[in-house]
Amino acid sequence: MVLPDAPSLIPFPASVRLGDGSVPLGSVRLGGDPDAAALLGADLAERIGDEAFHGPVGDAGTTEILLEIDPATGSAEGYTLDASDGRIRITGHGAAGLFYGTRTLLQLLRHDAGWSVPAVRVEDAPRFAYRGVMLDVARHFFGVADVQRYIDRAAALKFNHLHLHLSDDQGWRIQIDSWPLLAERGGASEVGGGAGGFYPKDDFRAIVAYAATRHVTVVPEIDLPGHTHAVGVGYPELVEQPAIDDKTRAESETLNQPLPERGVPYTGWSVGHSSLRIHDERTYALIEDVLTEIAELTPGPYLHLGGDECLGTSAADFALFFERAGRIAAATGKTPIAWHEAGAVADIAEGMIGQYWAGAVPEGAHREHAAHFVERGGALILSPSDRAYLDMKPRADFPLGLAWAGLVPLRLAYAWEPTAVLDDVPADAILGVEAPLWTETVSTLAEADRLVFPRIAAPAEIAWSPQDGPERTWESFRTRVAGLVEAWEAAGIAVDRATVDDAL
Ligand code: TNX
Repeated sequence: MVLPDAPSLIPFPASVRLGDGSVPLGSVRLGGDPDAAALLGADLAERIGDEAFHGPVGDAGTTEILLEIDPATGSAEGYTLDASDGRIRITGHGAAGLFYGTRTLLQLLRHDAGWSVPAVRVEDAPRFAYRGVMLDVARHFFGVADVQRYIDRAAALKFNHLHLHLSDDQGWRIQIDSWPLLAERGGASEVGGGAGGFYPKDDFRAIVAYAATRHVTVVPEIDLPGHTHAVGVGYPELVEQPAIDDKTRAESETLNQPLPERGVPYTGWSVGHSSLRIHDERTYALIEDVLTEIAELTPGPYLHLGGDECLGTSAADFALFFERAGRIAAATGKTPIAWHEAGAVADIAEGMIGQYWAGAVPEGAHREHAAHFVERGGALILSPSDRAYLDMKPRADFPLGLAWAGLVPLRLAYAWEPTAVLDDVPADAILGVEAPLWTETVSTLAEADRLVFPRIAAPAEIAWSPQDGPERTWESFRTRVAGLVEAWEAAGIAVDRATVDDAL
């Protein structure tokens, strides 16, 4: 059922009942929880602006917005929003739920004669606990302000995890006191040869703190033991001399990119040519120091160890490495996450979480490797590359992005079900969904926006909205996406309108 007047809410809430008329927002009085009120007040002022906003957010306002926390409301991260009789009341199960209620309110805003929201009663809570986006700050570096804007975009769609891909062949992006050259030398370049950069610890803390105010948990990733060419720019003795295989040579020639050379910054984007030295004890000293320092900076429960595309590491060495790295990570008190290839290792740490990135229809050993995390007491995050990868081009002539997993128009981004990807994996082993943005072809936030919007709306809804929800259909979704374009653009987001139009 597509309600002709269903509000353009994404992700669509579990229950929406429209009333008669609307609640005007000419002037607003915010009450209740002070943190939520301060944040919403700032968001409303930015969105509504002075010109249409006839009166300050403050005591004198005529429309009351009451923000309250009541654990008796709904379930974890849930909220209710009630707009009727000239007032708005949002009640969160906790602070996160209250925040999500305010995100829904912001999507409900409309401007006709003045600003208002429709009279409505929303009852809502997420389907999956883990709703993530990933930003690759290694291929191209993104400064703190850009990461914060990316957090805003994600949180507005009710994502609650930001996975930061902090290291790769092209750059090491976080200060490590015990191994200073990782960032100082390994961070001084990026794809294409730009200046790169890294987060001093205080910058990383600033990202984590900002994320927390938007109820987003930062998941730091150090990609191991492959994707480590940048480690060798700081400490050449710790990486294998890259064996230039035929694939890397052919890729580099086709892309007209340099071949990797030990100790020299790598500025191309071929993958799988680097490896840490698996049989050198200093490798494990480094990993222990790195993971310990990052764990200390990270309040969230996860540490991501990478583990993808280790084509420069033998299967036996990969197993040896990952068993040990998993134990080192677990000893920091965090739960390790790894890309699903690490599920090839029989003795991966118990409880490790796998992140699945092969196709929505698994081929070869991918299903089995992913399922192994669950056999070892872990869970899975799903990021099927031919659906959820935000760096795949939406159409062939799109100037940004890659296409190795296929083109991903909006319709395909919406057409998958997390519990149906992996046969025999129980639904309750699916922790959630993550939409990664790899940045080989993206060097500014505006470019990221154009790849990401509007398609990021699809994983947002898949992760949050009930599977059998009334508006959980392609027909409804594409209409609601079109309905949000204006608000996204008003917020300064560069939306690729052709991706929206192609879907209508
Ligand atoms: C594969 S999927 C990668 C990344 C690339 C990406 C580009 C995965 C875990 N690794 O190294 O950046 O493709 O789409």
